Amino acid sequence: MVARATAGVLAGLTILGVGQLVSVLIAPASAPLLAIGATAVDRAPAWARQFAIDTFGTNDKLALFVGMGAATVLVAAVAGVLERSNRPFGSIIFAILGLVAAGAALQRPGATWLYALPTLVGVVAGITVLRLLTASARPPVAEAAPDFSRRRFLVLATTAAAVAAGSAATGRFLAQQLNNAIENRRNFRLPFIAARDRAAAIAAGTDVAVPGVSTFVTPNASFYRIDTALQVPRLTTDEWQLRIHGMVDRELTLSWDDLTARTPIERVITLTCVSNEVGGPLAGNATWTGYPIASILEQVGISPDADMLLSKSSDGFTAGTPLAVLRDGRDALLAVTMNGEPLPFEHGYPVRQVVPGLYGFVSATKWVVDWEITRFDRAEAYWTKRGWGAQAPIKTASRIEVPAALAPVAAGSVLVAGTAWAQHRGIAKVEVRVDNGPWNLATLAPQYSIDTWRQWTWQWQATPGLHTLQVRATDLDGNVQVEERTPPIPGGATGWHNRSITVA
Ligand SMILES: Nc1nc2c(c(=O)[nH]1)N[C@H]1C(S)=C(S)[C@@H](COP(=O)(O)O)O[C@H]1N2
Ligand SMILES: [Mo]
Repeated sequence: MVARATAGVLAGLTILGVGQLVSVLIAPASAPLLAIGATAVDRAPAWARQFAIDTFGTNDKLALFVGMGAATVLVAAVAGVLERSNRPFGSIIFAILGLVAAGAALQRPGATWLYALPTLVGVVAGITVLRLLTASARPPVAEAAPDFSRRRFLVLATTAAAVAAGSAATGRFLAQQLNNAIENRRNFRLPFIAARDRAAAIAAGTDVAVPGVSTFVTPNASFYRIDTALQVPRLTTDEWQLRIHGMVDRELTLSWDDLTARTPIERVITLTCVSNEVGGPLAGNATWTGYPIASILEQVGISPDADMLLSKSSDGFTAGTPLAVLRDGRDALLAVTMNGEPLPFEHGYPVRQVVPGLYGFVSATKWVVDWEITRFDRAEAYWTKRGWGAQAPIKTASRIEVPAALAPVAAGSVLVAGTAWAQHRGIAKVEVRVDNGPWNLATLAPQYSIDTWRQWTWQWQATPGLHTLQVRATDLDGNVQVEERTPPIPGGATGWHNRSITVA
């Protein structure tokens, strides 16, 4: 009886512990006990709330958890006592409670179906523990070997207790880290930018403001996100540091205070992903503030034999950037803000690189914590090891955004519009043609800088029928967007973007 009750309690604790651990991957509010508690609080009738506050005062939450903990232990003990291998009543009780907890998790604000996962994984683990333990708690068939059975039970029970406690503790620890990082970001103080170091104002008309055309500045919430991180790193500014080593005269480790003691600048820079297909969405433009990379390189003293900065993120991603590019006077930054906010966690909080003119995979390391100064013939970065190029300047590109694909269009004057980019070279012209006819010069919005994308518009006198629009850009170095269609790997897609339009 005691053994069975113990088995039940351990199974219950396994559910909570494993659930807590898995919840870290999803959201703190998806942990089973927390979900039941929070949903209970939200649904409690007024009298219950008043009773709790009157009885426990500001300890009402603690009381709730103590109460829920005691109830869990009690129910779990009963489940253990009732469990039999041929009549799994205990397992059924856990399954039902699991459904209740999963249901509660699904009620949390912003919940997706993933919120049910911690409880479900926990219940599977808990029932397994219950079955294993109660099977070995059965009175031995052969009276000759009672010690064996007891030893086996003790070993299993200890293991289950360790798993439950270990996963609960790890889960709590990780949840705490998450909260610390959120708190740290909330208390972030935006760097002060001297007037001469601010980004130039965005002239009227730079954003053509045509509905359907990407805005000139991309809001953080809609900025494309590409990375290998299954779990977004959550570093605080206190934990963050940048270790600089390799082919340098003086190794240096920058703390957050060291970094922010430097002079920040503000710039508008367009980022692009090498994986973007012709006409694709993987580009965005933001106002960044950060610290010039070139001056940090100068401080550590770069060996004349070095040609690569191998930057590494806290989760092990690496990018190899040509030192020559970082030192040619362009605004390569260790960025700390994006569109007037601390970097979103997904975009690299607290520090990421932004390098005008290079694809993200060779330059834009998020959560950057380590710089090795090395050579391209000695080191290989993350994607280069996987078949992508070692060096990758951005290819001259343009896309049609309006009219939308499949949008109904009436004959007559139709506005065609989109975006073109060739970062750090700048866009010189954009041309549009219909059904492989002659090229027409599009009207370009004012150029903000050679490091940003540029919008274009063209008035089309559309006639009824099915037509194909095509666009190509030319950069200020005179390179015409390459016509031949090639896939993104290894150095970025080429080809002219088409759009088929049916005119009524
Ligand atoms: N740590 C880390 N940084 C990274 C990546 C990554 O996988 N891990 N991906 C890079 C790639 S391929 C691109 S295109 C840009 C995208 O930056 P964004 O997600 O802020 O748009 O980040 C770069 N920085
Ligand atoms: Mo990318």
